[in-house]
Amino acid sequence: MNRAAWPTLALLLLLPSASAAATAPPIVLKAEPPSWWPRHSIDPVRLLVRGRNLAGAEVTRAGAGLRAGPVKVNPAGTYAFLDVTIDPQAAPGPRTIGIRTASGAADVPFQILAPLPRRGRFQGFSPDDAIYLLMPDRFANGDPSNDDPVVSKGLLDRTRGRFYHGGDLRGVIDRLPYLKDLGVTAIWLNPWYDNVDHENERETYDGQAITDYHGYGAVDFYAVEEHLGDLATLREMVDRAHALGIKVIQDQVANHSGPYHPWVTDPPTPTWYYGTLEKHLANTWQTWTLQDPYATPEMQKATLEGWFIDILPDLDQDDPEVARYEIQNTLWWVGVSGLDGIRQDTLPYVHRRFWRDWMAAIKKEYPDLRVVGELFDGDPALVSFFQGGVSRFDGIDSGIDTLFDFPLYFRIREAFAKRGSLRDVAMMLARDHLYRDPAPLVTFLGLHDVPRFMSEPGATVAALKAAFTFLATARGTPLVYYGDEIAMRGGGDPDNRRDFPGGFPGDPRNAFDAAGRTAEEADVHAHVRTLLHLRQATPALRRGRTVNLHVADKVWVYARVLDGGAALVGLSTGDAAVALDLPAAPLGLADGTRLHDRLGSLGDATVDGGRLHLTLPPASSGVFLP
Ligand SMILES: [Ca+2]
Ligand SMILES: [Ca+2]
Ligand SMILES: [Ca+2]
Repeated sequence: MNRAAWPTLALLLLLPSASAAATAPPIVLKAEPPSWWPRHSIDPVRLLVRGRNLAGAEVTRAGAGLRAGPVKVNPAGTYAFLDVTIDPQAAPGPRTIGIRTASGAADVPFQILAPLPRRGRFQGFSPDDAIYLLMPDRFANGDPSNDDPVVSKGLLDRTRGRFYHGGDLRGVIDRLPYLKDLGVTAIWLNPWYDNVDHENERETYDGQAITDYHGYGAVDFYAVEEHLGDLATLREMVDRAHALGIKVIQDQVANHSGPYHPWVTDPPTPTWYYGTLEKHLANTWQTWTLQDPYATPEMQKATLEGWFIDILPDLDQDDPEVARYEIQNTLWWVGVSGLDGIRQDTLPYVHRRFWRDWMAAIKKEYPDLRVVGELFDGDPALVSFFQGGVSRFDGIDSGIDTLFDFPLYFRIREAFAKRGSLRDVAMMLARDHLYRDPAPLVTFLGLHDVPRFMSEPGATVAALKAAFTFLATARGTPLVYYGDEIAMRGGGDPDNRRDFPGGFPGDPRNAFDAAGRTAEEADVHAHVRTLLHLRQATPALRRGRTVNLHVADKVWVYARVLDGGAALVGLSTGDAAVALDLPAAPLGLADGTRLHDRLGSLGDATVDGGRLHLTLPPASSGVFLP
């Protein structure tokens, strides 16, 4: 065969398959969302149908109470956008939307859902709550049958930090009574989206591929990861949490998909992502430019549109189809599960105009729902810029309810774990005027992206307990990272995500039970439990005005004052006992008042001659109430 014959032959070989594609019947693989509600604030809902040979598709029927169309198909014929209007009186149940092309017909499955009763659902969260963050794969394994699922075999290995360990939603359900007893009123789970079913070879460490056990690499935004359970188990978890007075916060990721999402090689629109797998910007983390009145869009571009760690495909919310998809996706999870709040990942890397629209859509349907955004930065000027409720120089009110208090977190670590200055913590609170409302900021000693408190050089159990006393009595919405309540150790990611002892079959001991705790674990657990229940029982600790009475390097005394009542807090991180003589007038305390330490270890604080007297032993903390 001579070379000149090749092009002709290639053309001939291509022709039959090309014409076969044109005449092949349409195939429907998936429809998102798979279900929706009558009388919803989003009506019509726009379905994204993934399939093949969809070019020229038209709707032929839509089922009782549904109207569907028009249809818009991408050039590859692999995605169809389809508006679906649900009659307000439509009965719940499955429907079939028929589509037809010149070459055949196919069915799009869809379901009309009855809205969940609102009472006890969609509740939001506030400083009245204590949030517990858990990584579902690492907390408790309640269902060994999903440890090594058929569709994703070989990703389970408890000896490897970046493989699945077997924890799941059933494990969370089983441990809800433990959390209730601890004083937790809300749980935040790292993402439960379906992640890729094989090793992630795009992200490697020391040449080793990882798994996406952490949940941040979604390949299906409408499914629960099979290692964790399924939608029915998720709904059961939310209902059972609610029955115990525990709210549920979902971890959502709007900035990016996982590297293996089908969209990466077959996007529904040409602008589904910023750039392509072959050609895109890398995120340069220049978050400061986002609040810089003098920055050009060019300066901000890589931060907003670059791919996270150059790996995670950055969704283009300027494409109205992407924005609409993400807004519907958020409302779908809330509506199908009845959850109460959302933690939004990587907040600053998405254009603020999207957050404005996203938040407006959430509040329209679920006015009480609350959102906390992640902005991993120590500068309160930057973090506060993203809190909603006020338009900034860019003319945008993000609408975001609250943020994680990373600025305070860094100071807490320095002051308590590394034995730095308590004054630095107080000085960070002095910047609260930067926030539209500092009260609901989510405060924490640690979370899944930073080394554990107890693994900081110099950290002690006494320091951890004092830090918890601060967390549970300061302004904000306190967050406990799973295992910190038993002083778990762990360095950087993934060592900070060790398995909770006793959560997994075969564990030598069970720290969920008092009998299984070491003396140190029992000590810290009892302290945290006392604090969280005390906070629950004492409105001033949740909602009181903060009054600083004495701030020094190693000693800090403040009160939370509400309706004339005061809760007095004393913190000491020094090596010597300190006797304090402070003005009682700011708290309105009368002579003869005697306040008792509700943590149970310190002597009373007393008032006479208009002065407040208390003594703080070395490395101690107390919460004093009448
Ligand atoms: Ca399991
Ligand atoms: Ca999966
Ligand atoms: Ca982005």
